[in-house]
Amino acid sequence: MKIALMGQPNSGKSTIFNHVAGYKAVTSNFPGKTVKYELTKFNLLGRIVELVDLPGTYSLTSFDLAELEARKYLLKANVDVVINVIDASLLSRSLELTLQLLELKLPMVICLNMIDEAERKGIKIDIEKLSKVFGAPVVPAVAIKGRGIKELFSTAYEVGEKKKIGKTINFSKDVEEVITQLSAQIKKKQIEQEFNIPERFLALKYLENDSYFMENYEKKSNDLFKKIVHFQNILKETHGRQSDVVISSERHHLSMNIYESVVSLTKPHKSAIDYLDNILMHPFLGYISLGLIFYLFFNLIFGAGKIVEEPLLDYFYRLIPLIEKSINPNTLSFSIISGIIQGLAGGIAIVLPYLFPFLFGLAILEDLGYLPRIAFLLDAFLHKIGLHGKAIIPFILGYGCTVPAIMATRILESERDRFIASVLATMIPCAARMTIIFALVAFYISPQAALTIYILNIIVIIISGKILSRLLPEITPGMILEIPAYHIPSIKVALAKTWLRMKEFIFVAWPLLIIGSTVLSLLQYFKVDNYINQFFSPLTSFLLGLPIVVGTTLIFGILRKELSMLMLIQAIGTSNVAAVMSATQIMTFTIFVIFYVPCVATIAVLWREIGIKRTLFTVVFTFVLATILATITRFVY
Ligand SMILES: Nc1nc2c(ncn2[C@@H]2O[C@H](COP(=O)(O)OP(=O)(O)O)[C@@H](O)[C@H]2O)c(=O)[nH]1
Ligand SMILES: [Mg+2]
Repeated sequence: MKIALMGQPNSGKSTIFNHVAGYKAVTSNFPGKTVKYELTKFNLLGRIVELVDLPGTYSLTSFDLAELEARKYLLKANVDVVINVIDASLLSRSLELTLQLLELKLPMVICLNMIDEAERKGIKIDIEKLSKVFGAPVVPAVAIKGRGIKELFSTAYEVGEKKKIGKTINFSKDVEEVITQLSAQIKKKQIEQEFNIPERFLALKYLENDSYFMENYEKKSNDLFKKIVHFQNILKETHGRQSDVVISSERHHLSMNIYESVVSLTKPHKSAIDYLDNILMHPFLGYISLGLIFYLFFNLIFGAGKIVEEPLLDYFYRLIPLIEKSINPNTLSFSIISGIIQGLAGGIAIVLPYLFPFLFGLAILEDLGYLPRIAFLLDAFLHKIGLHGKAIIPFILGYGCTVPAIMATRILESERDRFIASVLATMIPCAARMTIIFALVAFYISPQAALTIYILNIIVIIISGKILSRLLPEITPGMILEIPAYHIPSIKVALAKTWLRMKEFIFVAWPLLIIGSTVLSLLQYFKVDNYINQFFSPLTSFLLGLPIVVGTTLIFGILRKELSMLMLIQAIGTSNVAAVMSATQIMTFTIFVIFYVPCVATIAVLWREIGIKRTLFTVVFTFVLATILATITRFVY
């Protein structure tokens, strides 16, 4: 099915188009012309639909090149449904085009967009009545907020299926008579020659002296041409104006009448929330607010987390010497016990101070209605990397912990989107990786270098997203986001959501963490680290130029990302990393650790969510990526 968006400039066509346009939206020129239009394919109710965003058009009778091309497209391209997008706050002017589109007798839906703007101006429109007048469905919408877009497309689909055609509205009696008589003179041959348009439409174009349709006749002066001139003259005589002016003022008159019959004017109103929302959703200020809100959000969480984390970890690490007193530290049982304690400590030190406030804050933002707005703001951007705007939610969660992030990909409808979002989410630096970035790069090099890593990370994720979506082409589901109204968050609901997400961490990731730490202790106990270092030396020492001892730390990093750092300190035998490693080595090491193979807990969740094959792919993909990036870092930084 092919759907075309038609409407005046700035009525919101492109905004509607962008809601469903995937990363494969293509901009083309009309054949041989400089005028552009956009085309995309998307999945609507299980069927592939083509959507065309035509250039803004005031009229179907025009000398403007863009408008002519838009009209030609409608006539020629086998469009199944036309969506006439109207700016509801400028209704009377817009209806003239609607009347002309109805003359084409194509299945049509009217989208009464910018209802918010109309309300603000105090314009109330009787939608049912308008729909009755035109015999075509009218769907109210606020395109910038996604409101009504879903309904618009499902209605368009239905109209296209049923080939439902609206009413043509008659002009004044005498004009209508002339139109009817001229229509009767038009032969079938003519119509076929002119792309199968209705006789009445063609008759109107003749009366309007439309140069495109008249071109043939002016030269030939044939029979029909004489008749056209004859009828043009009738109108001219009875109305005292050129026939094209007669037709256009008829239309103007009709649309004014319709406008007056469906509109009632009330007091304009504007609320403070609307005002705030306009800033938060503004195409420029919206991103600035987003940045500020998240800057505050992270600072608050990590500021608070730090206060709690240090005494907590302190407490746990004081436990180990206590045990040392009762159990000989060189025994197997001591290794096991200290491994378990480290695992418990790691979990508590991540969960309590960071994950809990992070998830709770996020639940509050979600309940408030801000999270869907972020998805909305970034929707167009995420479409460009082949994902849906909703994918931003797992990505944001990913900055806390990859495990709940991957679980959150369930909100995406298509399996392909879930897969791509999961792979990308594993690359987002979680709280554990953040510790590495801060403790190594920010501490030993500079905070700017740490920031660079974050920016590089985002760029790599974007490029990887693009690559993955090219590898797995699929027509994105026409899933449209709709912005809910703001509402006061409930602490109870937020706590329940937080618990639900934390449960996933506590019962999936944490046990693995404890097992991981224990295995790590055992490896040390049995002194197998040397073999591991030797085994990894081609990668660590030859390719990346790192000290050979980092081999084991990378293995431990798979168990738990921040272990890479803790083990690094242990492996190089000093807590002053800068004494042993150069800035380049620190950077190379960090980049590698950030990107390579996700941690065991993540792998376990991935396995459950996307299956073993795709999990293996993710592991290999991130490993190769990390190797390439770290090698580049070694030589460039
Ligand atoms: N207030 C309001 N603004 C809208 C709405 N839909 C689109 N806009 C804005 O109107 C402007 C024109 O929209 P655009 O989609 O480019 O119109 P086009 O020229 O028809 O493609 C943009 O700034 C949009 O953000 C809406 O429903 N309400
Ligand atoms: Mg546009």
